[in-house]
Amino acid sequence: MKTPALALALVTGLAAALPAAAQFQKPEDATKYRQSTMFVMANHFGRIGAMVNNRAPYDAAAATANAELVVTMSRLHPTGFVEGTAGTQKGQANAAIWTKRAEFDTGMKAMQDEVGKLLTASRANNLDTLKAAFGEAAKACKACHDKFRNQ
Ligand code: ASC
Repeated sequence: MKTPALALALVTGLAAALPAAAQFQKPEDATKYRQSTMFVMANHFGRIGAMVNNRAPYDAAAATANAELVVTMSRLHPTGFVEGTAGTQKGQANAAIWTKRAEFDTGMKAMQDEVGKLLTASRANNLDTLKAAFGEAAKACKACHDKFRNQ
């Protein structure tokens, strides 16, 4: 623990209220963080995708377990988008995120809502219900990727 103030902030849960930049030791860590949360999310979203696309057997309990992780990752995504960390390569976050931050935040929230619905749908024990919710969640992912990720 570096300072008593930081220790106090952590103990009282105030760390979450610090500016995002202050939570990373260096800008590259914010990039790594968001790439990590995206990677884990895509992996678990993809496992549900395999079920709805008949590439894996439908397993309702596994769908829910994966959807829970997708929801958890979706909550972490916003944290990694620290100003000044736009990328230049294909697939990286582009500068529009910070010039159109309100639009980005709205898209992020829409995705979080859709993956929340995916989790609810996963509990219905019905592959068609899961399939429909998966499609809507995928659309929400794609909407931001089309606008805010280097093509
Ligand atoms: C995925 C994944 C995404 C989204 C997107 C939806 O499985 O990794 O980024 O779905 O492709 O169109």
